[in-house]
Amino acid sequence: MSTYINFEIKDHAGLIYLNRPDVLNSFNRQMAMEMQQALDACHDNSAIRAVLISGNGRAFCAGQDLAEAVSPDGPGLENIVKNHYNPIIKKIRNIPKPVVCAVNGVAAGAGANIALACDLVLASSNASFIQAFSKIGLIPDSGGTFFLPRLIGMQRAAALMMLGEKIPAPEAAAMGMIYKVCEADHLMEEALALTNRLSLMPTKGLGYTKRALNLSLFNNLDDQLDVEALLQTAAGKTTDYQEGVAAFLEKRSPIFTGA
Ligand code: T3D
Repeated sequence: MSTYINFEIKDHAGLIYLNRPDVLNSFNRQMAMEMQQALDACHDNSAIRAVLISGNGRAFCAGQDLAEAVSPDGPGLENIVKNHYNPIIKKIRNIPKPVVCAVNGVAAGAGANIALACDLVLASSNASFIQAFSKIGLIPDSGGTFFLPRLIGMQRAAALMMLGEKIPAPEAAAMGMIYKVCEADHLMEEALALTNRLSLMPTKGLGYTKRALNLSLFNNLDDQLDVEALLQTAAGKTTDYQEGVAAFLEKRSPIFTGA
């Protein structure tokens, strides 16, 4: 059977590549299940301290495989959203480690919103983002209606989602949708370097930072200050905190182990 997700562990990084390049890495059921398994492995394996998601071929991901979506033998729309995409988005947000996304080409529909659920999104200078749903009569899923207005504001999110226009990566970066644009030839080099860099940082501290950011999306200031106090206390009990402070006082580079 074909493998639609290439997953490998390199040094301390989990590398996930979407692998249906002939259909621009659009998701069918098998690919969605393989993606969930790869994300579970990244969550569970303590040797993995950062994650990278990218696509093989000229696209990042064209969203749902529309041939499967309309097939009478297919999983059905409700099942696709509930059992394919929703778990993928929750798993990305709940991995207590940084998840980097390298958008190597077009990211459309669920493909765009999977990218936006990641912690740091790099995109090739020739990549683009399309909230393609309105063009086929659907509504944005995969967390798009949650993340996009928070990233770029309600007006711009509404325009992108209702009009379904292609947004070039430089424009996406300028409006705060993504972290950074890289020259196409250097995208993977930069994305791997960023992932490796994160994988050598204090992993538990970064995980707590991610949890605090997740909670900041709902909390008021009082509750968020409580979250910070709780998680800072937890971070202060890590071996990496001891190492970070010791290294500072001894004027040397720290060696973090993720503990
Ligand atoms: O049940 C549900 O649907 C619920 C779930 C919804 C989640 C969603 O993601 S809905 C949104 C689904 N995605 C789209 O609507 C995007 C469809 N694709 C496109 O609009 C265009 O392909 C792109 C703008 C992304 C790229 O255009 P272009 O010109 O660079 O490439 P192309 O020629 O359109 O595509 C190349 C091939 O990939 C082509 O196949 P062929 O002709 O070479 O045999 C095309 O059919 C195939 N392909 C691209 N996207 C999909 C796809 N095949 C199946 N599903 C796709 N989404």
